[in-house]
Amino acid sequence: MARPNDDDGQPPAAPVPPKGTFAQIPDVAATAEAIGSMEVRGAARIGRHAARALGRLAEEHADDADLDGRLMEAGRTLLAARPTAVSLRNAINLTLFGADSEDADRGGAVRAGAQRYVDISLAAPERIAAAFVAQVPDGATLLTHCHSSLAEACIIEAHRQRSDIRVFADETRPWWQGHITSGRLAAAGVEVTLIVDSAAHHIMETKGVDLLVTGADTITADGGLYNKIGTRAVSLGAQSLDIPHIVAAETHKFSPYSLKGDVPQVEQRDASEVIDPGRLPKGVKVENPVFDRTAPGLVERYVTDQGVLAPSEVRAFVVDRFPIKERWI
Ligand code: RI2
Repeated sequence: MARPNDDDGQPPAAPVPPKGTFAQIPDVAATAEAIGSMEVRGAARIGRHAARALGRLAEEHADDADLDGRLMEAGRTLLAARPTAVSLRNAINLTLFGADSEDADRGGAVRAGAQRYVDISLAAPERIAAAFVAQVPDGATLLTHCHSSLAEACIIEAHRQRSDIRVFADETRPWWQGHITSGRLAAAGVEVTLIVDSAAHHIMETKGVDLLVTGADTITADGGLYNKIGTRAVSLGAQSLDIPHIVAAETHKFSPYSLKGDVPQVEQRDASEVIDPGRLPKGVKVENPVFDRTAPGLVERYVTDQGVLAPSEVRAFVVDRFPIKERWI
């Protein structure tokens, strides 16, 4: 697999991709709709789809005098699709403003930014999984929450390199992404057991779970983790049993906006995702927050495509890697 990062972790200058690269990509409106409806889900994937949609716009309107206005409006449309995963905001900003030269050829710079974002994101799982495996002994029992493409890559690589790895995957209501996780792990030959969410603590205690492994939607400068609802409870349970919580995250999950005090907005989704409105007992209200915050003290380490970090090391890392430019959305 191509490695678009230099050894020091900095991405190289991106060549402008050939015309037509983004021609088959859904446009900005369709991409925003697919992200909002969760047809496209998973923080890393959301970011890549947004970057490609902006690449298509830059390709189609390269000669438009108001290309910049169109791009900014498209960026805001995509950003509004889902509020919590910072990979979406980073994808938009790194695509629109991440290329080395912005002015000479605005469309070309945006296409290069989109391609670079996607390349780095697609190369991340291999790098993260390699770093993760070094921390997993033979015979380890893992528990994971929701479906994270990066946690999945880590587990599959651990299975490939270590003997007798077994996994518990909780269902993660209301979207049941644990079904995706367990199905994919089983297809990869991993011994995997699906459990209901409320069984997680009991399973960790009684089945000798060694590691909790999750993905990330946003990592803030203080080392805190925003991830799928329920992560906090599982992490608290793990801490009470001295089970380390390891987070698999591409670097795009770090929030430079949190350096200025921006707190990620926890998305609230429709009550119909929790219960059929026709079956809701009279007088009962429903809340459906879909992410929560896990405090830095609960996370053992962040395993990223640019190294392994303790929560206390996140701030310096973000300052170093994400120089926010003036026009960032
Ligand atoms: P990767 C998901 O959110 C889950 O919270 C998951 O842990 C996170 O994105 C990261 O996924 P949702 O889009 O980027 O399912 O590791 O709401 O694939």
